Amino acid sequence: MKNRAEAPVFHTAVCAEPRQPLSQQENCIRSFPARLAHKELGMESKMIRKYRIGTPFNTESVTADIPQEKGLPEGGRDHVLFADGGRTLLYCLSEGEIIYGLGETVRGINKRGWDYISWNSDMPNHLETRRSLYASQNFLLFDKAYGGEDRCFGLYIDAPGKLEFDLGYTDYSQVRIDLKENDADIYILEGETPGEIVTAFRTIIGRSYVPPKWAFGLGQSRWSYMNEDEVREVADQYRRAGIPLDSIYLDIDYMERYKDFTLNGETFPDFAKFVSEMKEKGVHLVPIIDAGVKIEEGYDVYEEGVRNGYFVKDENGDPFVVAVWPGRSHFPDVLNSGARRWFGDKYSFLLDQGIDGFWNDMNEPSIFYTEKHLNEVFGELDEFRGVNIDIGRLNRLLSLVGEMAQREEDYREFYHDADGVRVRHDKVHNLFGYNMTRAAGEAFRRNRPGERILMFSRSSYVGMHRYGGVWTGDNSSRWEHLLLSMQQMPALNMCGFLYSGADVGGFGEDVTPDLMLRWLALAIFIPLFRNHSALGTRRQELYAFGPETEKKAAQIVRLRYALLPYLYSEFMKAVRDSRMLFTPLGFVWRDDMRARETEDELLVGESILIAPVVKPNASGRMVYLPEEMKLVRLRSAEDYEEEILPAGDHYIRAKLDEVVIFIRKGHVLPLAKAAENTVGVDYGSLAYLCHGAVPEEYELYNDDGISPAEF
Ligand code: MIG
Repeated sequence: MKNRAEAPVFHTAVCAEPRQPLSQQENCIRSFPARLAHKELGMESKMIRKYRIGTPFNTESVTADIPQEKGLPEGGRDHVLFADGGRTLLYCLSEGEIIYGLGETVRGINKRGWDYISWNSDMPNHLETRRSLYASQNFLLFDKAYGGEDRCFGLYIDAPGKLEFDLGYTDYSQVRIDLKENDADIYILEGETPGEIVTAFRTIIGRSYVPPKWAFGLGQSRWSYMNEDEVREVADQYRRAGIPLDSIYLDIDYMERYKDFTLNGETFPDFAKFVSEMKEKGVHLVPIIDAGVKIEEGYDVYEEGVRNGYFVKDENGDPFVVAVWPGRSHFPDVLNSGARRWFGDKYSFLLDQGIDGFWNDMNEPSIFYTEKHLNEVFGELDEFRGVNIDIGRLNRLLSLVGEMAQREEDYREFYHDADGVRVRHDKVHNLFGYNMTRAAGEAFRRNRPGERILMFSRSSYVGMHRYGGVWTGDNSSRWEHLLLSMQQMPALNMCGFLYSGADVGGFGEDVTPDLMLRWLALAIFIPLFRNHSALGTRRQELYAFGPETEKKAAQIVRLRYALLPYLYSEFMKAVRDSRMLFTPLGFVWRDDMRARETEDELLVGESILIAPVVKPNASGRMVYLPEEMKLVRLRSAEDYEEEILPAGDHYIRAKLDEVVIFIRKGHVLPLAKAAENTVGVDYGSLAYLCHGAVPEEYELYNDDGISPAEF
């Protein structure tokens, strides 16, 4: 592999005259200061306390070596009361206290008032009453900077089984965290500000995954593009419509009958050639990999897995049979380092054909049914023959057949060999997606050391952020999910998931043109920018809504490419400095009650605030500005209006083809001319939009986008 390493380049922008291109190489720094190296975090011992309950499974989510406290905190120390030997944590909330965090979950930025359960689940209806989605990211941040007392602290519960977080659900002023049967490591993090606590946490869990730069471009996906011609059509239509595009996704039908690491030879007859044909058009193909391996004689992945004992086992030690897409299947035992290495190396089948990105699906792991339970169902069904089926029996009959998927009992039926230690799956359930993705990530480092490979996963746990990003699973084409997709970002960032995003336009159900456009206007700020939709839904490619919408969509997507230098730079700095890319207003304006309660605006990077329109048939929306800001109404890098707005409430108009942003005082926003894809973005002709006093410098990070980022 050719190593295209080039030292990263800093530009220090001096913005004397707004909109004047700056010289590129000014003040070019060639190496990064190792800011916040662990030892420099002498604050660690002061700021972070670790308590151990029982003998927890080592999840390897925390990479720093934090000494363990002797015993549990006494009485009022650490605010949190450790009851029941530490298996129940109690905490009293005060009025106006915010709870941030919990990663990818439903509801708003402030998690207070609901009961959440960490139990990774394949749950396609993301209703606000859901308790679990696909991920477990057990980090909370309490902030009370209100009502006289200023206090914030973080709480991380490192426990890989089921956990319950009652965050003011039973009683609005009480937090009750129930470890269920888990043994756990519990971390309490102190800091002056929420941002400082996040940085401390991120520092102990290790640096976030960095994708190739092309993965910041638009991706087009659908379940499924069935053959080469359908994929070509997508690329050609985007080109025709003048909409930039960097990637097209392949869903499960590219495989031969849903078998991982195979190709359907009829629909993709010469895959390597096709991959390079698309690359010449500037489009990367990104295939899906599922967690389940089909049981089929003669299929090498299956046979090798059985031969080497690499699949999870039932109580008798035989490979455990589950059903997923291909029917009867086995799960690779990704908690076993040998199996992980083996499974990770399998990705080379596609890497060797020119593929440079993947998405890992179904890795909660999702189970359609287990063979064992299916047999029980068949047995019981017999009892319904010839008897009077009253309402009670009818309900039983319906649930027997209708509730075979994702049964909690099934997760107690199989075992991992965690390098010599036999563990029942439910005890470590939330680690599966993490370790499947880790298998791939570790293999990429081994097999493609000079290159970044795109990787993101549906299921996750803290620690996986070092190996890949996440997408937030099967949302729907609904306005409420547009807002949700924004609210999930800060919580994901807190746990190191910086490269992440939701299915743009919504996965399930039918999108409308206005929802699509408004969704784009938010998603151009989100690192993982992928339009994806389900089988059977309305076509969702941006050219599928007629010429008017297509033109508007093109205009918005082109803004993504204009913003790319800023977004990429802010992303990379957030990785390097263990900061958030998306910051809730309450993090910055901590004594401003209105800012603390704002759930539909975010800071993106250091310079801008966004406030997308998230309602139908609206010509604009109310925006709360905690301080004076400069509004910029963008239509293109050359066509925009600016206006200084004082702090307070404003009704801000935004047409369907406009994107409104707000620049913070003393900050700068670099803007490029739009391009056909990420490779074409011209860093030589950046404009710099400023607000007020010109900043002394702005650190614009850039690199070749492919070599592993060396900070
Ligand atoms: O059971 O591969 O979340 O993005 O298109 C559905 C088909 C399986 C779920 C993923 C979705 C993907 C779909 N998969």
